[in-house]
Amino acid sequence: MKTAILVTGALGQIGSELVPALRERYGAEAVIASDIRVPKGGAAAGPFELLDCSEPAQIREIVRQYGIGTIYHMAALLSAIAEEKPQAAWQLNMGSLYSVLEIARHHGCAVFLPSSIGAFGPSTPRDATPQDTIQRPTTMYGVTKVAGELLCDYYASRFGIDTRGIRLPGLISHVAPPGGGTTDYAVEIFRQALRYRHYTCFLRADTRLDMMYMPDAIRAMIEVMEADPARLVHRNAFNVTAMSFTPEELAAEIRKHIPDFVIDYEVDPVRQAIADTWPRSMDDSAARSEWGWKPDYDMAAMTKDMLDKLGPTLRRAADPANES
Ligand code: AKB
Repeated sequence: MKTAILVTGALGQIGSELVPALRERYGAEAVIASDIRVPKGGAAAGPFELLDCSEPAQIREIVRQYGIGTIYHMAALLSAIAEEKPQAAWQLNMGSLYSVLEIARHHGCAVFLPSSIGAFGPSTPRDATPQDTIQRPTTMYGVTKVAGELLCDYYASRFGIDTRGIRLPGLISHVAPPGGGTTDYAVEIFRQALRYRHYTCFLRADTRLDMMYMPDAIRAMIEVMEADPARLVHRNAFNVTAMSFTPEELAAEIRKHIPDFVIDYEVDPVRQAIADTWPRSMDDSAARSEWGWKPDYDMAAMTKDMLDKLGPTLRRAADPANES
């Protein structure tokens, strides 16, 4: 990987863990975190730049100033929020990607773009969803994800830009909360289980979706960018998955650690309608054979680790001695 790395949307759910992992691997000074908001409290462990991705001049200036060789473009609106604000979602998700790709073309940068299970739609096979299949999503989020995959393919074949990406399932993390996604329940459930022994889920009990624990997702993002280009057939939209479960199954797993945990349901029709068009489980054999993808965490291992890590974090946050 070339010289410095720029991460956009660095304060989001993924960026909050991607930046430290990249800094650990390539050195703190080599990774420039950027976001439209300022980080809360604490000294930054490396360079940080305020960046509004709707302003191409700002992206260009950072790329020029730091000699950026790779851009992890994480700034985007997630599925539920994109359905509330479809115009803003198109503008951010597509407008900023176009700017990033054009700047990459002029400055010779590699680009990573996260795609999603949201890139599929109701006519896609929902079980063992193939790598190459029908993609007719019915959400604005999905439209921007498919268009993003295609645009990255185009810049690779037309201009020789080293674009790469993966289709992420729902991500579970104990570090930063998600914001505005359909799979967010799988994070909220842990916080509520530890705090109140109770969670009201916005998806139906039997809604099966692909999921992944954040350490696996971060590793996948780094590994796909480091993969031998000669082995890559797909480049921009690798299916990757680690586990597939329903809210009811996750609640049963949590109950092995918190026996009095109770889940009930108040279904949000918007998010349920989105989830009902997404894969129940993806076939990630292309990622496995082209760059050696293999997850470390299944549902049981993820649940144990989430509860072990989140418990002390929530206790620290509730301690008045830690109020700033
Ligand atoms: C969302 O729910 O919008 C995201 C995703 C699966 O892309 N977590």
